[in-house]
Amino acid sequence: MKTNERLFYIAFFWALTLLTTSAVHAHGDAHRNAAPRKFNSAQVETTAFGQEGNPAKVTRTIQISMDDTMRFNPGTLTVQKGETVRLRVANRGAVMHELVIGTPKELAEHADLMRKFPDMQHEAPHMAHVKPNEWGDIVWQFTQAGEFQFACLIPGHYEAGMIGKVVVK
Ligand SMILES: [Cu+2]
Repeated sequence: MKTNERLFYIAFFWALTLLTTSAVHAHGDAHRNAAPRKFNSAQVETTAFGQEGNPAKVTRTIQISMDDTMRFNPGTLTVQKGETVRLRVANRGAVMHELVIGTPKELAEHADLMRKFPDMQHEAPHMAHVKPNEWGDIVWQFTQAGEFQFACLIPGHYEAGMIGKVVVK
């Protein structure tokens, strides 16, 4: 191999390494909010708006973003009754946001509770709390037909209209 040929290869692989590394970094900028939940079918609780889904049965992943305009994008989801979906929720704002699935009544009551106890810690399969520049997953099976909601229950956010709609057909 000639010297300039060798130099070319060195430069080529060096550039390749740089590209790969920056790609990893670009992807790594947003962190996952928590370790993935361990699915245990024996611990699944049924609710009026569905139940925790088995990650092995996910048919599609729906990307949802949240930001400081107090909106979800998309704001409406349509799923089939019985379908298990993964909601991948990204926080593109500068403050904490969350996505909590429920019936309109339950979410309104929960938001009320959050106003009274702002430091209340809550964690369940139907919710994802996501810090700025992070993302989180909810794996959910919509077992009941009807119209449900998802909302951010952080005090002030729900009141500002940070509410989305799920139509289960
Ligand atoms: Cu919010």
